[in-house]
Amino acid sequence: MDKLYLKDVEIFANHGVFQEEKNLGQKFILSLELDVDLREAAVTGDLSKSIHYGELCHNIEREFQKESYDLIETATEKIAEYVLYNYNLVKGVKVLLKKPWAPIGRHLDSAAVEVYRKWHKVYISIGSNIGDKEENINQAIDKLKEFREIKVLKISSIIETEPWGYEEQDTFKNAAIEIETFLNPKELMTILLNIEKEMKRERIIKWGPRIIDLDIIFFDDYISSDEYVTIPHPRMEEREFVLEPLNEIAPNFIHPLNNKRVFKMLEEIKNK
Ligand code: PH2
Ligand code: MG
Ligand code: MG
Repeated sequence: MDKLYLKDVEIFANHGVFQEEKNLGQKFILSLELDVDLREAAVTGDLSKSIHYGELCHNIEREFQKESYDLIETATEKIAEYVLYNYNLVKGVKVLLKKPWAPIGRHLDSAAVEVYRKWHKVYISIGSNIGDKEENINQAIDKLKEFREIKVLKISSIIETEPWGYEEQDTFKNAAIEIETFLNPKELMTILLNIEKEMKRERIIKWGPRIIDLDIIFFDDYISSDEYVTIPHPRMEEREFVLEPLNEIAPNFIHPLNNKRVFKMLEEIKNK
């Protein structure tokens, strides 16, 4: 992806663990690297298709001085969040913050931290087979929309499906959604589990009846074998109730382990 840089901007601010740092303030050196598609601005000469770096610089400075944080980690994270929330054209941002006058009693070039944050594209499968199933699915989506770290971009239709895995239970309603988030997989999973809890989900029988189930299917093209969140979802390719709604909103998405597109996996499972 193309990049737009703001390098080594000097900003005076009051971040620091020590009280003297908060009172006196000190010099910080901030650098940003923005992932932005610059092609259209380049070809048309239209600044609104890119980021006005002078304006960005002033906004960042104001944001950076607004509050005093103990840690340069926090100050850096806040700048990354500010850029991702306020500049739609920015897909990702690297922030490098240096503190050349860090009070450590000896000369140093600088103490510094760097973070990279981006909007991740995530697909979530939703299911319910207790109570008002459609209402449960819609309620879970509404709860997700309340988080400022999550943008719900696409919602499939809600379909009725036969129970899979454990058959002595009512039929399901299933749907899939596409979101963008800058949470990491673990943070997102925690939010999903909390929504399940808030909606009084109980875990009694494996693959058994549930008020609501929220599963991460894909998270960009990440692959993890994490106990807490396994990505991609390990059984997604065997499940028509996942693939059918997903195919409505992301037929061409490529599974990062088997390299098959969603529509292909659905085709294969239907022809079994
Ligand atoms: N979820 C399961 C087990 N079986 N069957 C259908 N039709 N829909 C589901 O969402 C579902 C299931 C475990 O998550
Ligand atoms: Mg599930
Ligand atoms: Mg689940």
